[in-house]
Amino acid sequence: MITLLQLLVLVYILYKVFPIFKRLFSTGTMVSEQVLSKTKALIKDHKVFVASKTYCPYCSQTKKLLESLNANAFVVELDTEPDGSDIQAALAELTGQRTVPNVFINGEHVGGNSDLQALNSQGKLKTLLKN
Ligand SMILES: N[C@@H](CCC(=O)N[C@@H](CS)C(=O)NCC(=O)O)C(=O)O
Repeated sequence: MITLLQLLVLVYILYKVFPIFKRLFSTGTMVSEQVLSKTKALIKDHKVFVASKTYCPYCSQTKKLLESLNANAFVVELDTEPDGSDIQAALAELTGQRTVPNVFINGEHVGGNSDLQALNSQGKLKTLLKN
């Protein structure tokens, strides 16, 4: 006979181990595996990846800074892409960040514009871009 505690432990393990189980219980938007894979590839396949929106002033600041450092960022403007909102939901699921810009360097999540500007002020951004 399985006790309530054992059942809870089992559910917890399933929740931790299987993403599909996690998504079943998640309150967030459901993101298809296809969009998740596409988003992960965008992050992995580009040294600098920025999810942006054309009208977003923070995004403009981020793009300007990266351009000034010749970072050659791969930018996806989510508001002009047909699956832009799906990518935004996937990014939220992967990083917990829903806002744009959403910046990645060397496959690592950097954060938004304020995070990028802070890295630059601390002199750490150039080093990151060199690696
Ligand atoms: N503190 C954030 C501010 C970013 C922000 O507020 N971005 C707005 C667009 S300008 C946003 O993402 N709004 C929600 C949305 O567009 O879905 C940063 O530095 O990146």
